[in-house]
This record gives sequence, C-alpha cells and structure tokens, in this order.
Amino acid sequence: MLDKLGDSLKGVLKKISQSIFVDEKLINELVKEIQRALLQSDVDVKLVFELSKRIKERALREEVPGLTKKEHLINIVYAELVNFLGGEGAKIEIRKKNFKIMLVGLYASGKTTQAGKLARFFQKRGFNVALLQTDIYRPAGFEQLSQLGKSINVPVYGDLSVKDSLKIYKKFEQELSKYDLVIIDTAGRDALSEELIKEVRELYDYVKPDENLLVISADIGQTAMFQAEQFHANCKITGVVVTKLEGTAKGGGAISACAATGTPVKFVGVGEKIEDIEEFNPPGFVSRLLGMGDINALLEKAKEAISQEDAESIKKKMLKGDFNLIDLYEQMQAVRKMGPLSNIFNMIPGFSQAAIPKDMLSVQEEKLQKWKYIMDSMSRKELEEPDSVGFERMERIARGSGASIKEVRELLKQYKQSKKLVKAFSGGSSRNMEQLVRKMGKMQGVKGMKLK
Ligand SMILES: Nc1nc2c(ncn2[C@@H]2O[C@H](COP(=O)(O)OP(=O)(O)OP(=O)(O)O)[C@@H](O)[C@H]2O)c(=O)[nH]1
Ligand SMILES: [Mg+2]
Repeated sequence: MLDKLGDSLKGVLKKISQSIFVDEKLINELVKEIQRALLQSDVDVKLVFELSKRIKERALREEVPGLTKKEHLINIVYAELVNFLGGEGAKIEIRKKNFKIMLVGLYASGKTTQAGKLARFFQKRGFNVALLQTDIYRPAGFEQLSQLGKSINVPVYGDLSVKDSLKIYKKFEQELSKYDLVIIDTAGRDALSEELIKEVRELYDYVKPDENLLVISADIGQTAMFQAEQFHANCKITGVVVTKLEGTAKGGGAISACAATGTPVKFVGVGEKIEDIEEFNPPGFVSRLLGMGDINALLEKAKEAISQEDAESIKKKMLKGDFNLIDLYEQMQAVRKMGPLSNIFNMIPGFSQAAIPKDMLSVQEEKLQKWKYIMDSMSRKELEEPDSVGFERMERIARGSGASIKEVRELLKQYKQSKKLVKAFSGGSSRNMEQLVRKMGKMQGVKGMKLK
C-alpha cells in the first residue's frame, strides 16, 4: 500500500540516521525530499509546504533533553506526518441501540462494497446488523448488496418496485428498528449533480444517521477535498471511507485532503473482498509507511518522556481504588511502553523499596493483542463493570472477537487479580501487601519475589 511514498520517506529517515551532524543543511535537504515524496503522492501543494515549514521550524528551534538531535528529528517527522493525516484518528463507536450509518458518494466509489464490508466488520464485533439498499437507479445494486449480505448472513432490505429512496426507507423503518446497527447504501452519480444532492439530503434529513460516511476512491487524490466540501455543505459528513487504497499511489493525497477539511478518514478499503477494510489510525498508518520496525527503538526512547504522565494517571487511579478493564488495558500498554512496572511502584509512597521483578505484570505482545480484540467486542458497560459479565455474555464476546471462551475468561481473571492488587495499594497495610505480592508472584510463576 502506497509503497512509493513509503520508500521515499524511509529513504529520508535513513538519511537522518546515517548523517553525522544534524544541521540546517541536512534539514533543508530532507524537507525537500519529504516535499517531493508527498507531491508524487498527489498531496496538495499548499498542504505540502505548510507541513514542511512546520517540520523545518520545529527541527531548527526545538531541543528535547535526553534525545539526540537525530532522534528528535525523526520524532518530529513522524509526529507531523501523523498530525497531517488526521492526528490520533477517530473510531466509530456504536454508541446506542439502533445506530445508523449512511454511505454517500459519487458513482462507483465503492459504497455498496463498503456497506458489505462494514456489516462484516461490526458483525464480528458482536452487533446485530442489517443492510438497506436505497439505490433506485441501478437495480443491480440491490442484487449486489443481497449477495454480500448473504455471504455473511446479514439480512438485506430493499424494494425494486419503489422508485423513491425515502419511501423505501420508510417502508422498512419499523423492521429495521430492531437491529443494533443499520447500514444504509445510497445511489451514486457520475457528477455531483443538484438532483443527487437533493435526494441524498432528503434521505439524510429524515434518517438523521449517527454516522454519515462519504465514500471516496483513493485514486481521485487531492480532489477528494472538493468532494468532501461539497457533500459536507449539503449533508453533514461525519467521516470518510477511502477505498481502493491498495491500488493507487495517490492515497496520500486523498487522505491528507480529507484531514485538511476536518473530515476524519475513519476506514480505508484495501481490496475487493469483504474482509478488506481497516479502521484508519494515523499513528499506525504512518508507522507502517515509514517502516517503523527499524527506528522504533529510537521512538520508544522519545516516548519515555511522555510515559511519566501515564504513570501519574495510573497511580491516581490505583490510589483511588477504582479500576476497570479499560484501566487494565491502559496499564498493560503503559507498562509495555515503560518497561519496568517499578516506575509506577516507585511513585507510590511506601513502596519505593519494593523489589518486584520487572516482568511481573508484563504480558506478551500476542496476548495483549488478543485481549484488545476481546475488549473491542465488549460494550462500554461491560468494560466498566467486568464483574457483571456472565457466561452468556462471555459467549457473545468470544464470538464477536474470534477468541475462545477460555481466553475471555482468562482476561477477566487477570482483571480480578489486578484489581486485588490495586485494592491492596489503596487501602492495605504493608503486611497485607507483602502477602499479596508473594501470592501474585506465585500465580505468575515469578520466583524470588520479596519486599525489602
Ligand atoms: N481494489 C479495490 N476495489 C474496490 C474496493 N472497494 C470497492 N472496490 C471495487 O470498486 C467497484 C465499485 O464498487 P461498488 O461498491 O459497486 O461502488 P458503488 O459506489 O456502490 O457504485 P454505484 O452504486 O454504481 O455508485 C467494484 O468493482 C468493487 O469491487 C477496494 O477497497 N479496493
Ligand atoms: Mg452501489
């Protein structure tokens, strides 16, 4: 995906790491290379210059204690690119019962295909999904969506005899209200005509979708900005799905254009198959683009400065004694980021002397990933009150996340253990604490655990 842009940017990073001095000359050179790479990827010229100006200014001005100039420079390039593509990213949360997602866009942008992909995406996360076809101009659209629905066992609604998309919606409105999520496909056109706008707006005004996603094909590059603005002016776009990203060099242009208009890219389509969709997450995307594996070590070092803050907030939670699964997940991630759990322990009065093996709460990457899938399949309430999750819900969560019930149970068990530990922190005497630490050590097979 976007191989060429990735290669050019990797070249830039390599140049930084191989240079002896970071001086103005080097900065100028690499800013030029970044500009070239982005322009080739069809990013808008004005945006390219704004970005390179920011990188240059920061590189010349800022200094970060504890980081070499090279490390800092790599960090700036990474952070500015992430920011350029939309910052932290915006996930779609199915926030309420009978959530509605509407897909709009020009002809052949990939609306119908993404409707199927999104149905699959959310079905896997445990939601009861239905699809609705409102395209009255292309009768084949109903058949196409029906096929997609059938392949994943999701019901598809539509009526070819009704020649008005709003009427189709109204006809099935009652029935659709029983689903967790309804995904509404709409008709496309080969230009953004008045007629299209009027029809989409009518449907939009009535349905009031929770998410109104503009589907854009990546190969249109920076003209995505124009489309996003046009649609936005008529029916509020809450996000963009950029499709066919795997097949074009212009994806960078499409994505950055959307980010610049303030409409976050929420998903990217990366193939014709129903599984070929990904939540768009700028940090992950940029990491892949840059081949972060190689320079990750450098970045980790930069992040340590931030992890002090994470540690601070975890400490607060621990001392307060409230601790749910979301906290556990954040904690596991922070611990992974920081390495030693002792960083946290050291900050808690009275426990600075605790000789706790560094790997006590560390979990392997793989397991953490699995747990993340499981947690993604849980509702907010279940995450906040994990004790309320009974067997039936475990089954649903397992189904939604592709994990086994055993794995779900294991996660909940880990949560209970951690919660005990937290309780001991917040209220327990040091004697209780000592016993507990020993017990935890035994449970996790860590030898030689003792409090000094
Ligand atoms: N390579 C690739 N092809 C895609 C992707 N998404 C959709 N397509 C293809 O793009 C073509 C058009 O997709 P549709 O989903 O029919 O597009 P549409 O917007 O519904 O089209 P209309 O309803 O006619 O406006 C199909 O051949 C899809 O297989 C993608 O992410 N990658
Ligand atoms: Mg279609």
